Amino acid sequence: MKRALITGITGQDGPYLAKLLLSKGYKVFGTYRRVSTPNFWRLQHLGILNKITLIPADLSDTSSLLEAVTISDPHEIYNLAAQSFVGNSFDFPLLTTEVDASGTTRFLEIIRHYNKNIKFYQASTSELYGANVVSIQDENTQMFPNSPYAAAKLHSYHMVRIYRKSYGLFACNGILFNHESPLRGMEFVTRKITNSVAKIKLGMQKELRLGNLDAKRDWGFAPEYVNAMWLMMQQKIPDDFVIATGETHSVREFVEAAFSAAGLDWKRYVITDQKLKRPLDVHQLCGDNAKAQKVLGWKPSVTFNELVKIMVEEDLRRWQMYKDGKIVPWDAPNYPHEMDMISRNVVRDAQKENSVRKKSRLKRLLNRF
Ligand code: NAP
Ligand code: F7E
Repeated sequence: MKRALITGITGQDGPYLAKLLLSKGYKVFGTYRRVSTPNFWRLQHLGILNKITLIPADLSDTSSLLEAVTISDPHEIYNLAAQSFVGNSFDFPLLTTEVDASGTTRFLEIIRHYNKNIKFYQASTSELYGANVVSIQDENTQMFPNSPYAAAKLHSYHMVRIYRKSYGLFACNGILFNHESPLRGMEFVTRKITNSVAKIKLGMQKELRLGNLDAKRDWGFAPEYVNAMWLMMQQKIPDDFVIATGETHSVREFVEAAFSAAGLDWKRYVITDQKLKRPLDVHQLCGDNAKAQKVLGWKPSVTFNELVKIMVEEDLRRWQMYKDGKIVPWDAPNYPHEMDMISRNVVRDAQKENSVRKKSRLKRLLNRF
């Protein structure tokens, strides 16, 4: 029986991948972090929580990773764990580097010393292209990261390539473009939108505040993308692949489609808020999946409008159940309203005010002498 170790089993992709591997007869191990409030709702939602062996591990702690590898003794490792929120990486650049860059090297080193036959999948990302303004990106497009997250992931991308070439490891980068689902984290724009649309439709929320509506992304459906991860690991030769739909849409278009899926006019509810804009953003992403189609035989089938509809309908269903007093494994009811959370933008504003205060105090002091 094949054994797989998935890091980041509590995130969006981990449970979809685990479900796929279980259906293929794998024994699945997943790493989780001890948190004060358990967050296994996604595994519960897919009905697989009890089918996985959970191992506590943190990507910043080498000994825990070594233990996870020795306990699971895997044929395949899927490294999905990451500080994955780009906006947050501006607030926590060092933590992001520790986890998203050094965490990968820790695994590569463990494989090199422990068992060179273990195959390694690295969750690389379209964010690597960053500031590159070409209209469509493929495996040969130059990478210009535009965030601490992307810079850390670029480090990992290269380490995978370097360990593959230097030590002959089976290590591959899946350069996945944005992929979404009803299991998407609440901080990401798609889920934030569909969750708000559902609440607005049911009379539980009045408005939706967003940042950059002009940003364009290539959005696909997460369950289809985990299949591409598995296919990469079944090849004879390890390689890097772009996984994308080949279509790009703006955040504004996503908003419009989501409100329209619930029979609402977005213009009545959406407010642009400067505080939600990033210090630096990625303007446009659109992936060329030709290599994945040719070599892996992979191609997406869920369209943009279908994806939006799937997410809106699921959030509507959940909030309706909540209103009816039914309890389901789910994140939204415990999620604080974004405006109540101090972000670094607010801290930056406070610092500016402080420096104005400091200057006027200095002026007063100078005037006294
Ligand atoms: P996600 O929902 O944010 O899940 C991230 C997972 O990583 C969670 O299980 C999280 O655990 C875990 N994690 C965070 N910090 C950790 C640490 N220090 N040690 C161990 N585990 C840690 O991300 P996702 O959407 O599933 O994405 C999976 C991977 O693909 C990530 O590496 C992401 O950067 C990358 N990626 C995602 C996309 C996308 O569109 N979804 C596209 C390209 C690449 P907790 O639950 O405890 O927080
Ligand atoms: O932002 C804009 C925001 O946070 C998309 C991660 O999975 O995909 C994801 O990264 C766009 C950006 O995802 C809000 O400025 C506007 O331009 O949903 P997002 P992301 O940054 O593309 C890549 C491929 C990954 O690898 C990452 O791990 O939407 N935007 N208003 C907003 N974004 C958020 N979050 N919230 C807003 O209110």
